[in-house]
Amino acid sequence: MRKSKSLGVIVAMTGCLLLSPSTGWAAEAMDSDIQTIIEGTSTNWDSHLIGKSLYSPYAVVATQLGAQATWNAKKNVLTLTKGSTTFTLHEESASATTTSPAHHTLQLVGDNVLVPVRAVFEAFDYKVVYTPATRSVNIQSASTETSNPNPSVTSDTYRSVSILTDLDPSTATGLRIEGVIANEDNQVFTVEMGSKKLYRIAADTGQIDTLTELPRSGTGMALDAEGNLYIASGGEEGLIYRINEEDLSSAAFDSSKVETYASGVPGANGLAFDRSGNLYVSGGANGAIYKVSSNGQVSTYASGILPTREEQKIVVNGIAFGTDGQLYVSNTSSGEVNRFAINNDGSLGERQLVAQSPLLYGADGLNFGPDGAIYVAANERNAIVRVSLNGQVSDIASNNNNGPLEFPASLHFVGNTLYISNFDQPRGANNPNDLGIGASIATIDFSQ
Ligand SMILES: [Ca+2]
Ligand SMILES: [Ca+2]
Ligand SMILES: [Ca+2]
Repeated sequence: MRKSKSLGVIVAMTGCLLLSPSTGWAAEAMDSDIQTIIEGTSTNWDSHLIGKSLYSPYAVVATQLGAQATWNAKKNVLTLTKGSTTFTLHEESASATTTSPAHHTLQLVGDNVLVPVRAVFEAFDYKVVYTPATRSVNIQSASTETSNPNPSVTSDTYRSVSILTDLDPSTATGLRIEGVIANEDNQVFTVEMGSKKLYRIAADTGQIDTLTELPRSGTGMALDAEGNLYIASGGEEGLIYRINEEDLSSAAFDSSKVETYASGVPGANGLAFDRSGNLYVSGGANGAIYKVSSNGQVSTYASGILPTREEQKIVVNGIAFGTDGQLYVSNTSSGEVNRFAINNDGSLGERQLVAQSPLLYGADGLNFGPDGAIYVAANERNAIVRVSLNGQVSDIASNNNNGPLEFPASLHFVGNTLYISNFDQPRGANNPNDLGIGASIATIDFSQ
């Protein structure tokens, strides 16, 4: 897999390049298993970790950028030029007390000229995000073009994340929320898993009201055509709760108003209604997908979706119907989005892979955006990921463990507003989770 180290291009440019065979720092250059992902596509770049920075051969970096590389052999200076941007890299001076900033240094290792990946791409206006959980560096240009059915919504650009409300302003850890859903009445709902409290949050002010306490904890949510709320409660004896639409706007009520709509749905996690009022339920780690017909009858279908990572066994999680009538399902373990046509009897048709990417590790909640693309909460990467229907995958928001995304678990669009639940589980990029705001509802504005 490794590319042979070659000086061919540099020699061609300079004709007389001589490199010192050994330099003081070379022994510290470690071959790295960190993967570089460009625009959602994995590379097999030769990577070295030097200090805390990832370096790769200048030639592959320049080729990817479409930049012209010029080497000054006398001074050991590399200049990368593209359009009006020029980035100059110097060899690190032998003494540790170099005056040039470390990120502008190149490294000579054997016959190779290595450049710092982050510094170079950022100099050319790329977004560079390192995800420790998956040991991957994700690089996105700010101007990736994809087909977009709604030109008023620009896609594939990084978007800023806001916090609508902090579920517990007094602490940054401790609470956990998995599901989120919002309706046209400016109401946002989520369940705190420890207390089992169902919260109603005002979409305009962020004010939080406790609506009721569920008999058991809840995760994924859906609204039917009349605006009644359904909540998945997993475990071995999976249940679906139902709360009447008129109660959603009322004062707090006791759990006697929480109806058990269906049982026998082990691992129930995500919920999605089809056009006929059948409720489809993802079964988490057991891999089954259930259909609850409008009269409450449960059918169980094997999805055939399997885990690929031992540490993460959830294979059917986020679930949503596309405008094509097919059921889209996220695989948290393998980082996939799959879709199923639905047979006339409501059973699952043939499975089709939409996309697989390390960017989708931790794929949890999934929904369709105003541009027609699929948006996925990649929980363990602290990322919101866009998946086009033709399988292009890109981050639209991601961060390290100090927020504003903190193990985002579910997401739901109302118009151009995306609501996101910050579960704040201490795992992946959100480990440790004691930084940030903690369990909270985040939003992204897609209106421009
Ligand atoms: Ca908090
Ligand atoms: Ca979920
Ligand atoms: Ca946190």
